[in-house]
Amino acid sequence: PPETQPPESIIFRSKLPDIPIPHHLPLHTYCFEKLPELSEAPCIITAATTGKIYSFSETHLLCRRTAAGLSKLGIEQGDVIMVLLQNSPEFIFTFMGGSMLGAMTTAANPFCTPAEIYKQFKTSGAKLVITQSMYVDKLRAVNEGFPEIGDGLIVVTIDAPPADCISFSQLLDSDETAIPDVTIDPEDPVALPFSSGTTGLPKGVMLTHKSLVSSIAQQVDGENPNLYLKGDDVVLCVLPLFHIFALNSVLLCSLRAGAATMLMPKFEIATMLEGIQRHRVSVAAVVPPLVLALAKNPVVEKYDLTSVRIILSGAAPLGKELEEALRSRVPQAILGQGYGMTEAGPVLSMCPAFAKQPTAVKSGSCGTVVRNAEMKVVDPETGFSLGRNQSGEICIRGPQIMKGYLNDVDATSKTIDVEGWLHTGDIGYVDDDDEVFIVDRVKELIKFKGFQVPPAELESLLISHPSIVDAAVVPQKDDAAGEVPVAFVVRAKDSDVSEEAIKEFIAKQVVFYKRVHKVYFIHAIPKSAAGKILRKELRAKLVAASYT
Ligand code: 4UW
Repeated sequence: PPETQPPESIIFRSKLPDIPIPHHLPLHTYCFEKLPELSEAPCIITAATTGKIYSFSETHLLCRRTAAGLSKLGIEQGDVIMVLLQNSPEFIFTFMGGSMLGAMTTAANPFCTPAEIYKQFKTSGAKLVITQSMYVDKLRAVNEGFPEIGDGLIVVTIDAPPADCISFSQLLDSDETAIPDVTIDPEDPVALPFSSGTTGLPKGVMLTHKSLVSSIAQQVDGENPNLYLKGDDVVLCVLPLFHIFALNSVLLCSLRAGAATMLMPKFEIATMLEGIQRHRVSVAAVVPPLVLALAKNPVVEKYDLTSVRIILSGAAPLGKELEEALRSRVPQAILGQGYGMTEAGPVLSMCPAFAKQPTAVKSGSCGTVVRNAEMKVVDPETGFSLGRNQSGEICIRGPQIMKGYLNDVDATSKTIDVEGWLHTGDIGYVDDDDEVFIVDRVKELIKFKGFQVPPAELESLLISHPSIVDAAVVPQKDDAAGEVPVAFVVRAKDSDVSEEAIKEFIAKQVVFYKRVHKVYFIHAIPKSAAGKILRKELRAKLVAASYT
């Protein structure tokens, strides 16, 4: 007879022993805990801009002044600060200063359109925006609904402030002893990155002090840290800090471990290589498209990359061939992957070859589950947990996962079950050596070069077009980007709206990586009895000859 009771869960753990994690500490206290020993050590290196190097004590001081300055501007415990910045020291001062006030930071890609920025601003309930003067006009777009700058909306710019804006230097001139005394609960959110998770529109992910302290500790703490960062390491921060990968595994882990972070405001290959060579970068956090550039671009040969000892790739699958190609270019470096998801705090698994006492992994593996956490793989149909080498949905439980989505209990309960398991929407397995492999994604999410593209967002835009009656957006494989969004569209009766017109209609409204790359006209969108789009069927159509 069919089983009616779920069998005991099969749970996978790290091979590394659990460690004590001081997650009673506020994030900033934890990250700067070793400040007395580090004080003059380099903390932030601004490679492509001013070339200035900030020591740990200077960084800490400027974070405190920023906290005091933000407080003077009215930011209180529980408030949300929005950051629209490329990687810059002010990003760090704001994030850590916000933490000191018990406030939260929500960061967005400054390339986003006014409408996209407004949605995040509104959903997060942000009180103040910190940005660069060139993006201020995006906040002035009156028809989007922003309050008037200077009258309802405080805008701070890190460069010369346009009319009605405040200069960041004003914050830095504040008295660092004037930070209000706040009591921070470990369960208070400190970061509010946006993610669409397994379904629907982008939502505010509440990462608490406890989540982030736990996640950082799982990576860099203990006698045998899983990601061994040393005081003399220089860590490349070319990935954007508004995404959780760089924020957590680059910036916060480096602060905690006493390593220096080399900030690059944007990806430009020669500038990046120059920075690596000049500052002797030893640890590089990358995404697969960056691995492609490092492996294939001839300009790489002109630079000395011998200082690099670790290359950590994540945010999207890394192909074996690409891995091999990069290996031949930087033979001395250990190349491995981490697997993260914003909601998971974000790190689920990390390559153990980065540990102080390293163990090798197989090509294609995402490492082993982090310590002080539990992983299971469940059959998406039955929900029963699966054993080794069997693919199913990866679930994670531990002190590092998000508290939930901001103001969205429903979406939270669909993602974190009553037993505390976070369901990732990723399909993968754990092999005989405890290594995690990701093989597919069951959630809606599309990843363009590691950037999130939520289909629901594009579908609602498409349906708003007068000539479109129904639409579905799915990923299509792409050599350069990993995946690109493509649309299936049902035209209104008698409409002959063209593919080009539809692509342009979307392109005007979204950031570059959400652009629709192809439009396929179809008579009806396949749906389940409950009205859910049968995405699998559409993905299968793409593979079929007629669509390639
Ligand atoms: N292989 C295949 C991977 C992989 C992957 C992620 O935008 P989000 O929400 O979050 C991220 C976070 C990545 C990350 C953070 C910290 C870290 O140390 C690290 O290791 C290097 C990576 O990307 O997207 C989450 C989704 O991205 C996919 C997967 O589908 C996941 O649910 N993804 N890493 N190595 N796919």
